[in-house]
Amino acid sequence: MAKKNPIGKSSKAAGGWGALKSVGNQLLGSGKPVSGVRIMLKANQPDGFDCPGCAWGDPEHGSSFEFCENGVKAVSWEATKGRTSPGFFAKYSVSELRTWSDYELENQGRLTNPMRYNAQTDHYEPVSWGSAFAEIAKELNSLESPNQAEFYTSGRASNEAAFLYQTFVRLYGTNNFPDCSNMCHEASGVALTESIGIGKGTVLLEDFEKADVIFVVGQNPGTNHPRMLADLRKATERGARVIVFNTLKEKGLHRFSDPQKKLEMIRGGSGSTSTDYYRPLLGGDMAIFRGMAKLVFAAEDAAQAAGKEPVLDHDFIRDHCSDFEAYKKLVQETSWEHIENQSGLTREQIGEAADLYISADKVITAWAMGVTQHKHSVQTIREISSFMFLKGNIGRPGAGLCPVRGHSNVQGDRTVGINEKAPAALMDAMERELGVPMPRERGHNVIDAIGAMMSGQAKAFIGLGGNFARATPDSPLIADAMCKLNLTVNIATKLNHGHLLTGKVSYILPCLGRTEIDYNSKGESQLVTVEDSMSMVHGSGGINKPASEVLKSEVKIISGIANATLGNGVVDWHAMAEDNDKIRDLIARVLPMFGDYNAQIRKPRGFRLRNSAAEREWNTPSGKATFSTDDLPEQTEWQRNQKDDQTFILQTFRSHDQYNTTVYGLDDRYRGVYGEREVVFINPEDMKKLGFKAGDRVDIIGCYDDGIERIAHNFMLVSYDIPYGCVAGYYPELNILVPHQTFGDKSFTPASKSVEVRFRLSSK
Ligand SMILES: Nc1nc2c(c(=O)[nH]1)N[C@H]1C(S)=C(S)[C@@H](COP(=O)(O)OP(=O)(O)OC[C@H]3O[C@@H](n4cnc5c(=O)[nH]c(N)nc54)[C@H](O)[C@@H]3O)O[C@H]1N2
Ligand SMILES: Nc1nc2c(c(=O)[nH]1)N[C@H]1C(S)=C(S)[C@@H](COP(=O)(O)OP(=O)(O)OC[C@H]3O[C@@H](n4cnc5c(=O)[nH]c(N)nc54)[C@H](O)[C@@H]3O)O[C@H]1N2
Ligand SMILES: [Mo]
Repeated sequence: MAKKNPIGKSSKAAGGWGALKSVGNQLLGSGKPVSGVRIMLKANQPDGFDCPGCAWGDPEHGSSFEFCENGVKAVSWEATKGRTSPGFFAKYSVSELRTWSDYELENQGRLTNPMRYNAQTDHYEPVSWGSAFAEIAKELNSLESPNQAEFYTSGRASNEAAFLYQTFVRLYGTNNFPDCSNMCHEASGVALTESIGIGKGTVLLEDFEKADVIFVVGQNPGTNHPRMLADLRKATERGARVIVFNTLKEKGLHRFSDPQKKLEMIRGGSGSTSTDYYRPLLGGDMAIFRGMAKLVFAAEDAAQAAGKEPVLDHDFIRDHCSDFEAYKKLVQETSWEHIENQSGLTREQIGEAADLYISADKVITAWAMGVTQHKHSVQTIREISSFMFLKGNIGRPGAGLCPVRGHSNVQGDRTVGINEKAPAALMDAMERELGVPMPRERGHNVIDAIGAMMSGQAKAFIGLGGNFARATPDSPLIADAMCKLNLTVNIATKLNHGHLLTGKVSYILPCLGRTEIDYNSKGESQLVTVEDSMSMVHGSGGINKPASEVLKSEVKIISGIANATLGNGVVDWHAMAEDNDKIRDLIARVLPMFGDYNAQIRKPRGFRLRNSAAEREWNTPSGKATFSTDDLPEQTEWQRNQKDDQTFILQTFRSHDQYNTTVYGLDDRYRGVYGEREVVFINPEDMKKLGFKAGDRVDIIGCYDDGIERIAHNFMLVSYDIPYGCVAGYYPELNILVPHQTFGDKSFTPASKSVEVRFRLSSK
């Protein structure tokens, strides 16, 4: 890619012509521009495939093509003409490939053959599926304990693949399921389970059409959930208030020009995606919600004194909630000084937002990584839930909680059992169904798996998708640890750095992607299913010819490894590999919520899994929606670092041209950065204080006293409208600065939105 002047103008609105141009480039780049358009028309359609872009819900009738620039990127990236074939691996050694960037590796195209690493030649070499399965099985069966193996899952795996995987892993004997979700919405799962008895959001897409107020907290939908922009815009157009809390002014949260509206495109028009925008400090959201709760209580007192209608939903609180009085006391005891210092917002600003909440009948709160990737994320989400209980904003139309999921099936993977904390009901049902005992002890999450790899306790790693070492904190340390394993296996569509961290025995097993037709041996095409952020489950069937004739579906690969490792006794892996309906029948037998699974997914929009909290049934210990009794943290990382002008809090986030560790290109159009990813966004005043200027190259140094040196070399300073003391840059490059010992309370999610750093001028 040619290097351009890295800092340029950003467009006025998100979407629009910029998005169309980007789509055109992307389809041309895939080498399949015409068929590319045909494929896009099948994304998120009843008879097509689920878009691998994000987990935002699909509209009621699923008939109009939902335009999404980043969905096009995700689809065309998979449907590329490029191939990473055995010839490629013969040409480049693994050591050589390790010097390539993430972008260059994946940009070679689709993996075509199972490959085994040969340490003598330092090359990956083609092998047969049979010999790969046999050797992987031999390695797994030679471990002293099944708990020496780590089974990672990334959130693209279908329900069928994920369910078979957990069945295999548990029959093998462990609950070691480090999962991308551990680094993502884990805090939402933990907090919501404590608050409302289910670790999922409660709203449907149609609730966005009814809400009076929508809070969007710590989320950048313009890049990460572009289809949400259309829903936000529709909301503002009908007069709803969309209130944003985001540390940065994100373009997509201002204006959105809908490429599906022809006249608007011609006239260069756009619509608002928010009505009110506040920029808290990093980690300041719990303080905002506590401040708003204080004002709700004050308004209640005032209403009572004046003999007016109450503000609180007393019926809801009485009939449905526990711990209300304790929460109220805690809120009233929290000082405004504490709230203002921590949030970075004034009492007046918090008051404006609270007034909107108080006067609204129906409220939704949506959030993503800006909320979940801090030390006190679980407490923050419990605070959000408590705030919503005050006016009964849950379990009725137009109101509810909406953690906006990332990977397109990360929620489904959890539902069907990818969980290191083996759910008792699932284990009981699996035992009943399969007639053999299931492991019950807690297995490894991502942080535990990292620890086990570093200490040498773990011996084997199998990755069902994803890019473990690049997505995790302290990536160089983890890379070293992975290279010491006995066995590393990666089931993947495209080559990434994780695959080059070879253990003694190493395999890359190439699989079909969502866009491709999956035939069984009788030539019948197979459907998979996924669950979106709104608990809707629907079918997904590919339409493209597979990237290579050798590829197997994830289901077939898992069945192959399982059969070789465990034999075909307890589960008939051959039958499962042939017919996804059989897997779904088994899922429905152990998880009755799936009902008549096979029939339901053949309906156009699929079906909704029952959501207890959405029906005001609370599966919590108290049997009620449970108010939080957590204190506001005394200080956030930002507050702790106010002692000098030298330390900053860094958030690591996504550019517009990436999908997690997959880098599509080097531009971040909405933030005005072009052709460059090694940048750090900093407030101009802060830059001046440091004696630096925009464009200077700096080294970013992690400030943790644990003896580990963490330096990101030669990053360019970009002057940006960002709160004092807060800086921002892109993941995965900056994962070298994120310490693996700093994670969320109870969630164990790396605190990748509050990393302490300093700067020095780069010597390069
Ligand atoms: N195109 C594309 N789509 C994606 C992805 C992708 O990489 N590319 N990734 C997918 C995945 S797995 C996920 S989890 C989601 C991620 O979706 P997002 O959560 O939108 O992802 P981030 O890029 O991390 O953006 C975090 C946002 O929160 C803000 N923020 C950071 N810290 C704070 C804070 O303390 N308080 C507040 N109020 N705001 C804060 C940041 O300024 C930024 O706007 O997107 C999914 N969709
Ligand atoms: N510093 C920092 N770190 C973070 C985050 C952050 O905001 N900041 N975000 C975290 C979050 S939210 C997440 S979800 C994780 C993401 O972590 P992961 O899910 O592990 O990473 P991805 O980049 O999504 O994985 C990309 C790889 O998946 C493979 N792949 C793509 N499609 C398929 C498929 O259909 N099947 C299979 N088997 N493989 C496929 C390709 O080989 C591709 O290279 O990263 C986390 N890490
Ligand atoms: Mo995620």
